[in-house]
Amino acid sequence: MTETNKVVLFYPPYEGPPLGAPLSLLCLASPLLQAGFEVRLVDNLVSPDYEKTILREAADALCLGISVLTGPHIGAAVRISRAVKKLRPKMPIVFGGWHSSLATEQTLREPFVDAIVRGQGELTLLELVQRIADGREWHGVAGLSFKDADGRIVHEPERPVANINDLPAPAYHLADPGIYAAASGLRQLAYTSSVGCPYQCNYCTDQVFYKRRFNAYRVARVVDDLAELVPRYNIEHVPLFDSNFLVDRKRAVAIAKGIVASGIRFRWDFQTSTDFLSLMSEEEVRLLAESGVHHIGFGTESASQEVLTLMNKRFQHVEQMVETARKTCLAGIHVVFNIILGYPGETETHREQTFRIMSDIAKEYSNVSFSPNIFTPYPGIPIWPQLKEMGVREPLSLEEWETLALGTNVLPWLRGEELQRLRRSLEYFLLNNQIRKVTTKVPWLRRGARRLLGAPIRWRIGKSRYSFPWELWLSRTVEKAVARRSLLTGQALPERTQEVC
Ligand code: B12
Ligand code: SF4
Repeated sequence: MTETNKVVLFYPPYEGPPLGAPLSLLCLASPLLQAGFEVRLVDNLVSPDYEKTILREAADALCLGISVLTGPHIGAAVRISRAVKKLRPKMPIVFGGWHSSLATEQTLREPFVDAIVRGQGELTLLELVQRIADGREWHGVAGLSFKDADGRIVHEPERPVANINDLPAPAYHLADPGIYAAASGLRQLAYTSSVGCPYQCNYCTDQVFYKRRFNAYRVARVVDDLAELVPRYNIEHVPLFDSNFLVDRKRAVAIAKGIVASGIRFRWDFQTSTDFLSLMSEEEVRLLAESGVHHIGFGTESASQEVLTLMNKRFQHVEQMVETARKTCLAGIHVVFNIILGYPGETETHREQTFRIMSDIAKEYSNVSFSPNIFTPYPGIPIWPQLKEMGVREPLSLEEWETLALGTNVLPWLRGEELQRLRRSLEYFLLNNQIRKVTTKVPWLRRGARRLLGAPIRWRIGKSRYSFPWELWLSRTVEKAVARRSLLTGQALPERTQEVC
């Protein structure tokens, strides 16, 4: 038996909006606490000097667990692991989360990683920590990959996806939303009401992680949880982390009804697909808004049915996007349509079609914004074999995945002239959507320029003509002038200059 019973869990810095305390760590902490272990959470968002804190806490800990997503998370995870290994070479360092679950063998090859918990972590980590505490060997822990005494990599069989109703509730009490509010300006509490998505989009790893096993809390559980947690922590905003919240529409509607009936007031948002939302009635979508839903994210990805088929998104159609925009607009819910550009098999014609149709939707429904990205292949996505055949090089080490600059083009079929045309048409598409949003809050200089540019830009998108882009030049000059004026006067910019429409 080791004397200490402390487990340190680290959430590295990331790029993206602050969303409250990392739910992954709160979920992992819960069974450990129930079993009598001490847990220290270290999150960059509230401990910017996390390196010092971890080294101090690790000095007498049982093990260090690190949560890793592809991208910037990796850099800090690697740095911390190396530093901790120097301090305590024998203390196990355990990686978990999406990146290490999807690129297990490669991650485990790193000398500073002793074990990887694949998939959902609650039960596997608890079992591992118990074995570490008792000095027992690690063979036989389902869902675990590790290095044995001879340094050989061992992969234990998968642990079946757990029904989240059978897992302990996240240890919300470990993270004070007030401290997190200092980082985001908002008292937030991330919540998951379901896991998994029944679909199999070719670029998404949800199916690899959750095996398409959608499982969800019952309505009463969700409503009771929120009715208890929101007032207890004085929460203003609840981002739902469900993969596809509307899979069970009846449940979603009943949750909204329950929230309204409970009388608690807070804003919440979620991600889902347009096929589900478009099937809801106008009243049901209004009910979502009444219960506090102010924003919904959709992986629409393309408005070309051919590209949607290539993505294995046959379940989604352009009419559903329009219907979704219409119903959410009526209800006053802001929606973001994500768009993937440069997907294998997408041609310029498909792209132009997407820009035209999406622009038409946004022209009709002012609640729609877009978040376009060039296709980025993450580890474990089902389309990798095809990508390799098409010349995409898969990163060969953990650290290479860190520098896979998110949104930067790594696609060999998108180069030179074509890439330039894509960038230009995308800029026009975004500018067109900004122009629609001319309000009196926009500085007069920018407002004037946008009015002047509206008609020619719409013509360009309609005809897919993007040569001699004088509107872009003018718009950039105006943006610079607005920014300069704001610097001179000290006035804050009323809108982000680089906003995604
Ligand atoms: C919230 C979220 C984020 C937030 C996370 C911040 C926060 N405060 O929580 C932010 C905005 C940072 C984010 C960013 C990105 N995300 Co994201 N995100 C999610 C989302 C919606 C929920 C994650 C979550 O917290 N779930 C709830 C918790 C309980 O589950 P969990 O995190 O999976 O944790 C469990 C296990 O993974 C495991 N586990 C996790 N950590 C650890 C650590 C240890 C030690 C152990 C043992 C186990 C373990 O146990 C936990 C409990 O079961 C998921 C989709 C989804 N449905 O899960 C996508 C998802 C994880 N994101 C994804 C992507 C693509 C991204 C981005 C790359 C997007 C982009 N283009 O920028 C960036 C990467 C940013 C970076 N590296 O800096 C992908 C997968 C990425 C990958 N390969 O790593 C997902 C799966 C979406 C998808 N379907 O494609 N994301
Ligand atoms: S609908 Fe969304 S979560 Fe489901 S498989 Fe497709 S991209 Fe992934």
